[in-house]
Amino acid sequence: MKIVYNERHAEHAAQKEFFRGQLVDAFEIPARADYVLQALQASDLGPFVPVLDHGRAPLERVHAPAYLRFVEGAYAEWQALGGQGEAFPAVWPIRSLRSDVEPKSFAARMGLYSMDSGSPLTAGTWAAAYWGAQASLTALDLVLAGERSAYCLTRPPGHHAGADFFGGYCFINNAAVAAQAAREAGRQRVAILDVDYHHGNGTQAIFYERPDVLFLSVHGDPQTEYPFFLGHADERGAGAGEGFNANFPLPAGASNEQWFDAFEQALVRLEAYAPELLIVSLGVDTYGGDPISHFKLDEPEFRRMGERLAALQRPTLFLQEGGYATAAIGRNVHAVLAGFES
Ligand code: SP5
Ligand code: ZN
Repeated sequence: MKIVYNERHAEHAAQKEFFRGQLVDAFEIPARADYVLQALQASDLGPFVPVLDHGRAPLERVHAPAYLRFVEGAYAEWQALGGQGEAFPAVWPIRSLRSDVEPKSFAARMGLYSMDSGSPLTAGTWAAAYWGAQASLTALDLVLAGERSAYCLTRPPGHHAGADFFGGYCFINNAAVAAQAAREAGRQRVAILDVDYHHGNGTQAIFYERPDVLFLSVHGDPQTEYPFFLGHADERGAGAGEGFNANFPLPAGASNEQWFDAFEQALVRLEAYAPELLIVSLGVDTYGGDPISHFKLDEPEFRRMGERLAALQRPTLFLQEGGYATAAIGRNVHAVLAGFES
């Protein structure tokens, strides 16, 4: 399986994140991708293919240009105001407040364009996220050119980022950018299967009213798990997109049997849709040892996941999302990809 690695991921390097009112050590750190890189380099998977720059246009097909401009310039604005270390939002335009006017205040725009205070913005966030999207598009090109599959190793992740907001460690929605690019390359039906522990609220929202991109997600129940405000089973799509969104929330602590039952239900929907391209939002924070998540998958289950995805016999693009048990991420990602190749 060809692999596209975002060599600039480490430019996004937060030291701290907010949790329960405290600054704690960041979970979404460069070492995550370094471990995956080591594991894949030591394996039979590959070869590695260099990233090609596809420019800003494919990003603007998914994200609001004003949002992208904000993320690009945010750290410089923060520094110019005397900000030190990472930049965090502190105020948000929720119910009864207006979000249709972009304020001049930097603090206000941080809130306008974000969903949480747990996603630090650093000097290199834009570069890492921009090149991550380019790596995703490069991996997509391989599959569009006839490869059975490709894997994009990147961070920061993408699936929580919406058309005009960041959050959940995500800034540019790589899965959405790739899905949209595939549509524009002529693929009629694209499916995104999100297996990260957390519901992919950004991806769901971007395609919620569209029948041409099916979104399926197996994740921790938002009643208790991040992102809390989306990911329920009754979210089925709207308008022309009605019936083209399906969520399979599971309780925190769910067994592997429960996880695979939900996964199989998602695959039934996937097969019925007969997608011309499958994009897998591959978070491995479903691992039993993950420090912020509560499922129990381990190496054999990750391998089984990969084997099962291969059996669908669809052109498949794997994009890296979450996974925070840093030293185990490489092994777990390798298990999925090796299972797919077996
Ligand atoms: C892409 C992805 O997996 N994003 C996840 C975002 C989760 N944000 C909430 C993090 C909560 C951190 N909990 C710390 C627990 C310390 N014991
Ligand atoms: Zn996650």
